[in-house]
Amino acid sequence: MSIFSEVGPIKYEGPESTNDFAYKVYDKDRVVLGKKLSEWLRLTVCYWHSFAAGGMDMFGGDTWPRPWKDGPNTQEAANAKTDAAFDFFQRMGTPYFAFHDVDAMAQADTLEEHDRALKTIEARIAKRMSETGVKLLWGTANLFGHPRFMAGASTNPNPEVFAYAAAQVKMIMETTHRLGGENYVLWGGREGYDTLLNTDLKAELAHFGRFLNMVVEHKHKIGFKGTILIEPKPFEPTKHQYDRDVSTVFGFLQKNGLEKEVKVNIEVNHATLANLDFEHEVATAYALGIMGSLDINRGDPRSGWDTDQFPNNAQDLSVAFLSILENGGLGTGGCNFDAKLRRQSIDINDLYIAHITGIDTLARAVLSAESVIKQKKLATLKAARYAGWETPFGKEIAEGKYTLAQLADVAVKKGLDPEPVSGKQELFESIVAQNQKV
Ligand code: XLS
Ligand code: NI
Ligand code: NI
Repeated sequence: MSIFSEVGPIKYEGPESTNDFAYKVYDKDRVVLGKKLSEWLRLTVCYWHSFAAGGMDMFGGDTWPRPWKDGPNTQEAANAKTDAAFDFFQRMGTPYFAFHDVDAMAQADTLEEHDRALKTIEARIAKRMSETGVKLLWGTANLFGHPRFMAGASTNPNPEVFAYAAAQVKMIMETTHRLGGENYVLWGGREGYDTLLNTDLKAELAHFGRFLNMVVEHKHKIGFKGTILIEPKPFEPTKHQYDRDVSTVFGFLQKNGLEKEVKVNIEVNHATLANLDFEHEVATAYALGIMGSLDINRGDPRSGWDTDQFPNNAQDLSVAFLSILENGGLGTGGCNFDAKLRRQSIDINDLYIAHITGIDTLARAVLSAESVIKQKKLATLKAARYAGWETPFGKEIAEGKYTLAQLADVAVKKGLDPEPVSGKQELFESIVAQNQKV
């Protein structure tokens, strides 16, 4: 019996329900623009915040009841954690999970032990997956927690750390492959610097590029069909992280010839830390052809770090979901709750409430995006704004028919004097606001 066993399975009860342990909006089979809600969202619960962490912060220790953390991280403790995690997934009805190697496995002190411990827990995870039908959205390596990685993994000044990281990634990528994972994620937690004074930025970027190429080569060698994803973040724990945002990652991929091989895992709170809107990151990824997956959470508007809170305001997410629906969805990606309880949330049921509310919030965002799309008003207004580019003159310019000098000639000859037109921002905003689903 796991500690999560008292509640659930969580069912859809509709907007009138007052049951804290029921979905009010997330009706998984509801069809939205030809696809089920569950297929748009591909909901994922993460191991690290929900089962591996214990609520500690910079000022104090663990507070959450997680019995497998009461003693050393033995194989028995790791087994109990995995059993509890799958019990929770099943009761939530969420179809996917995600994990770092060290989130799930027992303590290992050498790379050989690491390999053994990872394979041992892999076997148990595989068994639980086949019993429950829960699938793996992505696996990843923790290349930031251990002190050996304090100056980075692939960007470490010491090539032995680079090699250690390579071993860890090889092992967990193969585990991810064997477990049928649909993606593999690299979050460069410490791939950055704390001061430029001690940092050879050019060398570090080159090593990072080499590392990523090795990862992609290995993916093809083992026949892993999932998508390799980079998760952008501007800083924290480092002062500067090389993968600061989607555009920066795209430039890095292009420089290393990997823009067709690697996509992005966009996290809400990382976008806002970079002083960008989440919808900006999503729209940019689609525009550049590198949309991969989403880490769902939110920051605190008044604190400057990655607070990873569960989302509860659908309007914050609905513009991003407008892009997602317009672009046909997330492909191999999904919505991973990279979100954690607050430190005082020590009731076991708090984890249910947090996920249920987060899931209903995502469902609301999808339904309001659907309503905006069905109404067609926003798309019509937007198309009208760009209508000039559909005229023969607009098309000729876009297709490269004119040089700068030729176009200058035409502009002068025609006596062009274009009239300013309203951008109608308030009207566009009102369309989104009026289509919110409560
Ligand atoms: C931390 C990151 C991390 C990644 C996985 O800020 O969001 O949780 O998602 O390594
Ligand atoms: Ni994340
Ligand atoms: Ni994060």
